[in-house]
Amino acid sequence: MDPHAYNTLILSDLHLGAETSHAREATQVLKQNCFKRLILLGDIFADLNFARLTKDHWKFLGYIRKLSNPKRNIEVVWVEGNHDHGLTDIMSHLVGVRVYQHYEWLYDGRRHIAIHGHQFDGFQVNNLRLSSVGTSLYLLLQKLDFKSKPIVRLIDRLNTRWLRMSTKVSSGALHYACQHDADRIFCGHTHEAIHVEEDRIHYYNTGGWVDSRLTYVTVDEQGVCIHEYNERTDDRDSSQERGEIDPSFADFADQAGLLEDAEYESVGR
Ligand SMILES: [Mn+2]
Repeated sequence: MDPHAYNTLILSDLHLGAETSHAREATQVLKQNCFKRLILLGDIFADLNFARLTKDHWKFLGYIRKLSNPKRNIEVVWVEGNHDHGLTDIMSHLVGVRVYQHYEWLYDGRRHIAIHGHQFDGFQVNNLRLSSVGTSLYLLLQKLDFKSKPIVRLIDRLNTRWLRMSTKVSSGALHYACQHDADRIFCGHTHEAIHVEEDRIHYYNTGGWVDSRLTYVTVDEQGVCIHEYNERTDDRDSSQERGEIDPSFADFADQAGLLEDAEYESVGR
């Protein structure tokens, strides 16, 4: 166990219930680090269907419950995401954590805000249903065979859209931080871990646990750090092997423009 204790450890977008969720690896991160505060920054669940949770997914929740035991003296907070929406009551009972829409804390003389980030993505707010279809498709494609070229191409195109959304979320979050007189703001939602500084306000995105890049963020007296969890190949569970799909499906989806939408196209970098 690392003797160094972080003030805060933040992770988001685990999407428990999705086949692409790296719950076991996320549990490892919690076990391997010391921290006084843990922020689960939204979209910890893919949806409200608990029947889709695997053993590893339940283990993650079990570990959260363990951490939230008052004897441990760790503040565990859950900031609601668009996929977690409606879980507030269940969560506070199931794993003993408090759920927030917006969480704020003072540390090192600086004001910190943690908010999931969908609030800054106009597309999510205005087209909730359409957008959740998009997210489901994105998650589905991630569990498919990455070696197939049309699928790799399709995922690349989806990623491009996610990155544009990322720009929208970062600028919205920086504006929000400025309005709330905050020095640092943390979001998830986009699945892309980044750091942006503007007018002395720092925006951090904690990334996610469904892509090939598994990331989390820590805050201590040294500052803020984005970490990448490196999966060892011998750690991989054979029961999680990815299935095959006819590559023509990806070509069809791509050509049919299923993934096109005016909103993302209009948001430039
Ligand atoms: Mn989200």
